[in-house]
Amino acid sequence: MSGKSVLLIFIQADSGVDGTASLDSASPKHGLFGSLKERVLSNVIRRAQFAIPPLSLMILSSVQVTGVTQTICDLRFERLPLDRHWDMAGISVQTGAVKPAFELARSLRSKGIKVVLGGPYVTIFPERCRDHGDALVIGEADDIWREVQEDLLLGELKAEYRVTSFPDLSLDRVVGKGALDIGSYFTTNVVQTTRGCPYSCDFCNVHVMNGHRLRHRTIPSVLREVESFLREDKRIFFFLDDTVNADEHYAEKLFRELIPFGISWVGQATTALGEKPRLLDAFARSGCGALLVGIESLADGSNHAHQKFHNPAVRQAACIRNIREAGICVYGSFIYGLDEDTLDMPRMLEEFIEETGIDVPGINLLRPIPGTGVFDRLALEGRLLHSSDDHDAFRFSWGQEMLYRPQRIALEEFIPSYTALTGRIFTVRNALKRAMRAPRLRSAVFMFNLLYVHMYGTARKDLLRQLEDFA
Ligand code: B12
Ligand code: SF4
Repeated sequence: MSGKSVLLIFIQADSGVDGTASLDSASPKHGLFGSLKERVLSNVIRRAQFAIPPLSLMILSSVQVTGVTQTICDLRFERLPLDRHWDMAGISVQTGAVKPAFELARSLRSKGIKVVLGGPYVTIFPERCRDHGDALVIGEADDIWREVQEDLLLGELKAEYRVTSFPDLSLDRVVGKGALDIGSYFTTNVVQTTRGCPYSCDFCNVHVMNGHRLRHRTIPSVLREVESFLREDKRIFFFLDDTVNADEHYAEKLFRELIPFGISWVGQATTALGEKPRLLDAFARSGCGALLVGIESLADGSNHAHQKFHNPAVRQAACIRNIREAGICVYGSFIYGLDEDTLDMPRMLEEFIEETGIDVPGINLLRPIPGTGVFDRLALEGRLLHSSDDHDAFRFSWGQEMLYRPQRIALEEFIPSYTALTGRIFTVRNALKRAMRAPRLRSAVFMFNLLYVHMYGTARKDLLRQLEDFA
């Protein structure tokens, strides 16, 4: 058996956090200077804010089979290394970037390279992927990836590898960075301690892909990983768990044990943390600098309409204040346009952001992602603006286009109301104000807010163009 080389590829999406480019950037009226400026800014945004490696591909490349070498190519930051020979390419397919993934698969296959497709889209829509790869991996590939590599060595790749039960995270699996270009990133310290989500928000598909039961890694295994990651990269850690405080007992124990490591870290949590002083203390003392919290709507009725029942609105403000008082910055993620939202929501949002001192607000539009509950419901209700069969139309973007009709606000009123809101929230003056009052990481808070001035500005232009099209 001769050795095989495998290239693991992460795709760059056209927009979203991969660099907000105008959805209209192909248009000639954009001009050469405009396009150049956009490209430069897009690059800055990608590198400054979201330059972390794909953990999925780090995990796969750490499953080592004798005779197979694996390399990661992250197309957000690197070019495809086609000057080398590859026996097989594994592409991670995300729902909003299916088109570039399939185009790449076609091109690689035409060069004689076997293509394996995996990732969220393949797991949820395997039938739509079947013709685009030599093999599909359906589900979390932590364990089955060994079998795929062994079959490659034998020249017996199967058309489908289906994971029938979720991998047991309590088994020790070492994640290494050997297949990564460490210098491409803002940090490479990405760690996941749990998988799965007990909640069922209908705009999300984490619970569809990873199940409702929270699966934990063991604390010693996480500590060993942090220790080994620190040897290669001393920079900040990202805990990628969707809710890093989902199991409060586990989280408190883990982060207390992390205190002696002296790291700084960021993650995603629910605001319920603000009501748990001991847990908050463990977070702050273990080096937590900032948390992203999903607030969505300030109207409970809206959150309930989207199956989000945790975090009642009335407790949010006090929780956020407590988190910030513990010295942790808060990125508050909102969605304007949920089912019970009215035109009063912008005023409520602005007051809330002021009252709580949220350091970085994210004012999102609801993006119905194929494979989520809300997508199916809006399709049934006839509220999607594109055919539900056309998944490419539901691409990733950054508040740049409406993909559905809000329930209680006409589109013609909603778009001006949203653009006026982001125009007021994201100004250079507000960026400075938020940086000055941030409990820590002031320059990062300033930079985030400043880049948002640009990103939401681009988004407003796209949205207003869409509004003209409706008219
Ligand atoms: C960290 C993160 C990011 C980071 C890093 C990107 C990344 N995907 O690694 C950043 C900030 C850049 C980011 C960006 C975006 N993200 Co994001 N992100 C996450 C988050 C929180 C963790 C991802 C992760 O590392 N998971 C852990 C790994 C182990 O799981 P995994 O990626 O699913 O991989 C497993 C399997 O899918 C499979 N697999 C994956 N790839 C491959 C490839 C092959 C060949 C094989 C065989 C198997 C395989 O095996 C892996 C191991 O079990 C997830 C939520 C989540 N829980 O996954 C959202 C999530 C992936 N993001 C999401 C979204 C919407 C976005 C953005 C569009 C946001 C925006 N508006 O711009 C962009 C898209 C960027 C892009 N190019 O795809 C959605 C995707 C929905 C979907 N169905 O595709 C998710 C699921 C969040 C959600 N609530 O819905 N994100
Ligand atoms: S949005 Fe967060 S809390 Fe809601 S289902 Fe998704 S991962 Fe769970």
